[in-house]
Amino acid sequence: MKLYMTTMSGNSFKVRVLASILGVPIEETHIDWDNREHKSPAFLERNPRGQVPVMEIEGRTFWDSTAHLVYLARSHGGEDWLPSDPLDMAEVMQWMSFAQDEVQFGLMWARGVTVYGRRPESFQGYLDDSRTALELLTWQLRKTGDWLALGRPTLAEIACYPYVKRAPEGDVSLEPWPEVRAWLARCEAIPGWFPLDD
Ligand SMILES: N[C@@H](CCC(=O)N[C@@H](CS)C(=O)NCC(=O)O)C(=O)O
Repeated sequence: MKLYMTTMSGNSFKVRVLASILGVPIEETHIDWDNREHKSPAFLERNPRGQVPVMEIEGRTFWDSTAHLVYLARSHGGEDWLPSDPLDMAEVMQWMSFAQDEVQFGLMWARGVTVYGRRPESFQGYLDDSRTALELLTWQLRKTGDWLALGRPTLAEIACYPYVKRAPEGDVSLEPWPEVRAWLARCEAIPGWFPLDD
């Protein structure tokens, strides 16, 4: 299993940390981000979006971290991280969608402005969506306690963690969000977890 990635990429981190938790060996291929390898014709053949992460599995190529997480969880995680029961699966998938909606369009893109200088004119909108993401997480954790779905760690945690953790890099303070900070610490205590910037 080969993963095209960068260490700066929170979406790549999701895949790497789940592989670490599950003890699945993956071949990490660091792309040359500074020289825009992800926009090269060879890379666009793998992923027409020109983004990492990309995974090659048994001769097939998949892009988008959600697809990678689903594959790893179902192939190596038994019923733990993405159960096959339809209602339980729906509960986890709801939070994976949230990771690709409010978390990405708010927290990830706010960091896109501050770290990469992308679309500064949209910064206020990203900050508004970031607030919505943190409100929603807080609302859920107040209801459910330690974890987002099913009362235990699932793909919901893996998918939401990186850009919540990196919120301060996008000028979004986590100080006003104690439930969210406690949840981040619980994620970091999951056996096999490693620091986001490793
Ligand atoms: N929804 C995608 C998002 C992937 C993504 O945004 N990747 C970033 C790095 S974390 C990237 O490669 N950005 C380059 C670009 O969009 O041009 C996923 O979850 O994999």
